[in-house]
Amino acid sequence: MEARIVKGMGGTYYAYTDQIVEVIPTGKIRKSKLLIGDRVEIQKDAYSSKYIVCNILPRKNELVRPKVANIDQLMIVIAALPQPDFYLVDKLIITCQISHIDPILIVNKTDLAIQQEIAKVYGKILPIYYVSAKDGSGLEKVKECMKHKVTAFAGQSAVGKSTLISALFQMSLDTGSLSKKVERGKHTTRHTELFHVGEDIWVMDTPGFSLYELNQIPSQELQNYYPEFASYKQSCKFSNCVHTTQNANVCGVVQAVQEGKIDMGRYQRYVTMFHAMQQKEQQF
Ligand SMILES: Nc1nc2c(ncn2[C@@H]2O[C@H](COP(=O)(O)OP(=O)(O)O)[C@@H](O)[C@H]2O)c(=O)[nH]1
Ligand SMILES: [Mg+2]
Ligand SMILES: [Zn+2]
Repeated sequence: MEARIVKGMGGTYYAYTDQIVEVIPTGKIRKSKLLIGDRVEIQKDAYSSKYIVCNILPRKNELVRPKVANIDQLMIVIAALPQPDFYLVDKLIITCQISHIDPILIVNKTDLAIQQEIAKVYGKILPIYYVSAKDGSGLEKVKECMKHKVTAFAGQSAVGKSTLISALFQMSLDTGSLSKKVERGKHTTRHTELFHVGEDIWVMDTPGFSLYELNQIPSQELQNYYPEFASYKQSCKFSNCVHTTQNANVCGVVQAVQEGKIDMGRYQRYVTMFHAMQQKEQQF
């Protein structure tokens, strides 16, 4: 029967079928091969009454940090307070594109303020949902788009991720307080867990998501992750242009930025990210 790996603790793995059961990897399926999020075939062992993993089904994606598989979508949560870190937002969107995860922007705390300008910058790049975890507005639509999917949440601390998950599913995955508890013991990191929170609705609690590093692609390829650059690149004078020049005469992207056709903030963050990646590359 088919099941999902939901957690692994101290070398013991658990899978969800209609309940959570302990599973034992055997033979060709070594323990080290299992990832949280894996879809597996399990069989009840006649002797021990435990479940044996006989097969790992093909993965849609496989992340290195956090070490998980089969994430369908990432909710990138921002809010009026704390002030949004759009560099992190851009980085997470790129991470999603690399790993074939659908990014979704959740603007929380709309009871405090509605930030119109966000739609202007990101509206064409990814879906945006405006919600308030506090008064419940917009939550039904978010829940709707989580059906039949594995969803992870990411974003700065205090944007309301934990409150949001609690409000959506009447449950508490309090990432904040849990990680604080564990931080007290040195060298311990929190484990990743997959929660079945509704009929075929899965929430992946991934503490490390915002720490994701951009070393999986060469800096020259970063530009390919900015869909709004695509139609202006053709006007660049040099085919290997990375659009970091000041000279609009030789770069179609820079020209489009100057003409207000590409958002200035997104472009400037691109340049910052490009230089950061280049610096990293030179270290090796
Ligand atoms: N006004 C308002 N406050 C919120 C909302 N959602 C969360 N908060 C508050 O924001 C703070 C941080 O929330 P928390 O869920 O811990 O953020 P996390 O660090 O992203 O998990 C808490 O004081 C919450 O009560 C909201 O929609 N509106
Ligand atoms: Mg939290
Ligand atoms: Zn260019």
